[in-house]
Formats: sequence, structure tokens, C-alpha cells
Amino acid sequence: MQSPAGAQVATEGSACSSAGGLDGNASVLSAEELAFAQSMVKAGQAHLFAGWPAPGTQDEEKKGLIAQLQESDKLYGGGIAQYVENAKALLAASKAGENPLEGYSPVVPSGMTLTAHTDEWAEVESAGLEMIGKCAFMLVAGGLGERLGYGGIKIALPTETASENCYLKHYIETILSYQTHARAATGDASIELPLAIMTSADTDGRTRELLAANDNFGMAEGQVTLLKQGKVPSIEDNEGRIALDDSGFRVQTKPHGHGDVHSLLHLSGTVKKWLGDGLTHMYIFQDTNAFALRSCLLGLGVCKSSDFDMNSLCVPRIAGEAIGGICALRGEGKPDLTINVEYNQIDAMLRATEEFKDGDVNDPATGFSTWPGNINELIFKLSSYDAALEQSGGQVPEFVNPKYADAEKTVFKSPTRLECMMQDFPRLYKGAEKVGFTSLNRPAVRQYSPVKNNVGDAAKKQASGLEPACAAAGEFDVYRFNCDYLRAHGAGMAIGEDHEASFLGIQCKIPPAASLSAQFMLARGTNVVGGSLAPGSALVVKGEGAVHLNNVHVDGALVVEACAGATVTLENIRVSNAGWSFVALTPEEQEAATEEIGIRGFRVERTAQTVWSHTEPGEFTHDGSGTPARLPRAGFCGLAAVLQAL
Ligand code: UGB
Repeated sequence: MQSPAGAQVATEGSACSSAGGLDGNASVLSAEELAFAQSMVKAGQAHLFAGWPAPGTQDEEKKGLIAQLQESDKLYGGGIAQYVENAKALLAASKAGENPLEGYSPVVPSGMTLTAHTDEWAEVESAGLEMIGKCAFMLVAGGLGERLGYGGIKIALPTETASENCYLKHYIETILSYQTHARAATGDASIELPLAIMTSADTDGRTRELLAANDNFGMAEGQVTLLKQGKVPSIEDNEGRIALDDSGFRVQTKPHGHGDVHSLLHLSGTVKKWLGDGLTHMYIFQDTNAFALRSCLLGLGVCKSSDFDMNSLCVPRIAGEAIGGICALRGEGKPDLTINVEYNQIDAMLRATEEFKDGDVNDPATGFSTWPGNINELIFKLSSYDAALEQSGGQVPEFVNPKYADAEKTVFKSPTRLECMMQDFPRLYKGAEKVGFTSLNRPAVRQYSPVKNNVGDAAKKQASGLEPACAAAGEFDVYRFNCDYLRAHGAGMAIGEDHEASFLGIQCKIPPAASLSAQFMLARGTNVVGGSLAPGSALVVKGEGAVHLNNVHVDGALVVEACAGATVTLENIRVSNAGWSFVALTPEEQEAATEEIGIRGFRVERTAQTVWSHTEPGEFTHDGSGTPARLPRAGFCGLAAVLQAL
């Protein structure tokens, strides 16, 4: 809505002749508030105050509106006046149908492709592990996940239901396992790997609550920093007029995009602090990719060998997928760029060329897009990153994406806003910084399985040959990734076939449910020798301690827990029990289910399991002759665990 009902509309910069409007209300405002409001009028925003009633009516609301505008003004580099100017320019370009990539031709970029289970992959991972003690971690988690249709914050979702560990716990435990590794490797017990989390008004409070309720999942006080991004005013027309809500006294606001991460890191002094602490690299990752921190090692390793200033991690991209494509862009008189072209732009850009005039299609030879798929896991060398921040303030170029209601492009269906994307950072480099990408090719399971779509959209995507990227698919891909680890490392476990099921219309291939601790995964294969996981079986390895599986055969469910300081070895063991199964929810269960379970469409029925649990430090070896310990009930991220040892 533009103005409250019965508003008198003042022309821009003019005085309102009645007792209402801004001038009539001068007595209500402090000198500072009045000066600020006048600056807004100068910036073309007179309509914000035009409908104000005479003094004495809704005075608090008037002051509230000014306070909200002042807050927005502070959060945006150059203030609201600059934001409005930027919006007008971008909206004019959008109305004229200008192509932001005009003058550029795409060239297939050259970068490193690493294939899982090769010697090269292992060497690069080792190189990354050597650097991990000097890496800072930045999780962008300001998005509410409207596409997912989940009411909570995404980092509180379970990565999978075998352990019920939520994403944030999984991420923090992995970072802590890297910290333990770095301390042991260097002998420096003071190493503390920092994690910063970008939140927004939508996610900040609940992120703080999640951390507080779980003692930061083991991170020390001060090790986690929250940086809250602001929202930007919504714009209602091509003249850059800011939109009010129905009350007439609140500005409508929307998120500005994940590109805010760079200016926040700069303005908060976080990058300078990290540099001062001797860190050399930063890894930025998104809210729901369970494999993100594993990929980090590979990205760091490539940064070292290629001396990259920025390295984007990629996976093979399916044409049409909601994943940007990395392109080398070349244009006369323009700087060469190796950069993400977003999924909503790539088809039009390609169709405008002769060479790629078929648009965003798969290469028949590979079955994938020619363009590596950007998964927004970005590694930066901190020194050159900081230099670029100093020069630019960290504001990456913005874009606008209005939905027009008329052919002339003069009316919007709903207010729009400027947005920015973190992967556009190469545009802020001004020197000879090296920007590259690393494509991670993991044949058994893609090194990327985010949880982004609600079940309806996921089913449609799946039917059209795309990844569903929903909660169920994300869960089974975690198990598949872990099975791949068990199979490929050491002498390798034999992994049973998938079985198939359909949950809420999503066709799922379910591998054995392998949930492996960060510590277990970090042993990189030295802890698995032979053995097998039968179809439909479950294997859960928990805790900060070391677990070795030597010739362990599971036909059913096995849970092994080793606390910090414990080393647990299972040797020549055959586990056979009724195990767990994934059971589709009945309509009544679906109705009663928590959102976390409801969006999956299934529950885990834990009929029986064998449990070895060590909660005291020490060396423990079991060869099958002893009695399995009982596992106490435990909570994960506030969700009740329902493990019952038999
Ligand atoms: N996010 C914020 O922290 N703040 C914001 O204002 C917005 C988001 P989406 P999308 O993963 O494959 C990106 O909405 O549209 C966080 C890339 O642009 O999930 O799917 C949010 O919490 C695309 O090239 O992004 O697109 C989440 O953690 C491709 O890489 C993250 O930003 C695609 O992701 C991403 O937000 C992908």
C-alpha cells in the first residue's frame, strides 16, 4: 500500500498545506528526526509522510516510522538515498530490457576437476588438511527457506534421522574435529578455529537459542560469532518509492541476499581479527549441505597448489537446475571474469550466442551441462580478500528482479528490492587476483545435496529429471555419501543394495543408513577394514573418540559410541538383529508429526539394535565375545532420541 487511507498526497519536496503531513507534524519530531525526514523527502520519499494525521494522533507510530528508516539508513552503505538511486538505475535498466551481461561472451572455463577415490583426490585432501588449522569458517544462514515450506531455521533441521543431528551440530562437530586434528598435527593446543554465522531478523533469535540450548555444541565461548544482516526497503515503482505496509507507518522490507556477507565481515572487523590471529583462508558455506565441510579440504588443497585468491567449489550441473553455472566471460574492453552466471540468467545468456544458441541444455556426451555447477562453497585467501574489502567496502554489485503487472513495465505485481549474491565477489577484485574453481566429481553420490524444496516442488523437479533437493533426498544422500566412504576406503566394506520406496510422492532409493561421526570420517579410511552392511541395515558411529571397524558385518542395526579420549575397536563381529526401517507416515501420523518429520514423510522404526557405548576414555576392543553396552537415552538438538538397546 502506498499511503494510509484518506491520505493527502504531498508532491515531492513540497510542504503539506494541512495540519497533517510532515510539515504539519514538525512539532512531533525532534530536530534530528525532522532533518532526517526532510532528507527522505529530498530522496523522493515524500509519500511516506504525506498521509500523516495532525499532531496528537498516532504520534508514536510517526516516530516509529522515522526510527525504522534511520535504522535502514545506517545499515546500507551510502544510506537510503543511495539505495534509492541504485534502485532507480537498475529498474530503468530492467525496464529497458538491458542484459547485465551485455558485451560478454561465455567461454567454457578451465579449472580443476577432482574425481573421488583417486590418488589425486586423496593428495589434495591431505594438502587441505594441512592448511585447516589456519582456516576460518563462515556459514550464511540468514535465509528463511520459504521454498522449503519449513517454519523453523534450516540449520536446526536434522541432517538425517538415524542420528537426528541437526545441520549446525554436524557443522560444528566437523570444525571441532579439524581443530583437534590441527592441534595434534602442530602441537599447538591454543588453535581455535572460528565460526561466524550470518543471520537475519528471520533467523537470528532462533540461531542464538539453538546455540545456547546446546552449549554451542562444544565450541568455546567467543568461538562462534553471529553477524546479523539487515533487510532493505521494498520498492513499489520505477521511481524508487519505498513501500509502506497496510498500517501506513511501517516500511515493507525484504532480505538483500547472501551477498551481504562480505560487507558484514568487513564492517564488523571480523576479517581483520582473523588475519591478526594468523589465519590465512576463509571458507563460506550454505545452510543445508551436509558434505560442505568435507569439500572444504579439497578446495583448500587446490587453493594451495594453484595459489588461488578465490576458489568456487562446483559439482556437475544438470541443465535447468537451480544452481548457477561457472563461466569464463570475455568481452572487448572488459575485464576477464571467471564467475557464476545465476540459474535464472544462464539460459538467456547462452541463447544470445551463436555457439550456445540451444541455451541451457545438457551435453549429450556427459549428460551434464557444459558449465560447472556453482554450489556456493567459496574459499578466499584472507589477505587479498581484505584488500578488496578495503577498496570496495564489500558491497558486491546488486540486481533487481521485479515482476511486472503490465506490458509497459510500469507497474509491479508486488514491491521489489535490490539483491546481491556472495559469489559475485570476483567483481570486487581490481588487481591480478587468481579466481578459479574446483569441480568435485563423485560418481556414487554428488558432493552436494541441499534441502531447499517443499515436497510438491521436489516431486515435480524429480519428474522432470532434476534433483528433488528436499528433506528425504538430503537424508538418503547423507547415508549414500557415508556408504561411499565405507566402501571406498581401506579394504572397504561391502555395501548392500539400495531398496526403493516412495514418500509423499518422492521416489527414494534408500541405501543402508550409515551415520558417521566427524571424527570417524576424518580418519580417512584407516579405520575400516573389510566387513559388510547388508541391505536395509543401519550403522551409527557417534562421539568424539576413535572407532575402528575391522571385519564388522552388520545385518540389522549397530550403534557405536566413543567419547573423547576413547578408542573403540570392533573386530570380527557379526551383528544380526531385526534392525530399523523407514516407514511411510499414515495420514494420521503425518497430521500429528513434527514439521521436521512431516516434510520427510517417513519415520524410523527402531525395532532392535546392538549398541557398544563407551563414555569413559580408554582403549576398548570387542571381538564379539563380550556383551554390548546399553546406550542411555539422549537428546539431539532438542529432539528426543528413541534409541532403545535390546
Ligand atoms: N541467505 C542468507 O544468508 N541471506 C539472504 O538474504 C539470502 C540467503 P538460497 P539459491 O545452493 O545450489 C544459491 O536462497 O537461490 C543464505 C546460489 O545463488 O538457498 O538456491 C541462505 O540461508 C546458486 O548459484 O540460494 O541460490 C542459504 O544458506 C547455487 O549455488 C544461502 O544463503 C544455489 O544457491 C543460499 O540461499 C545452490
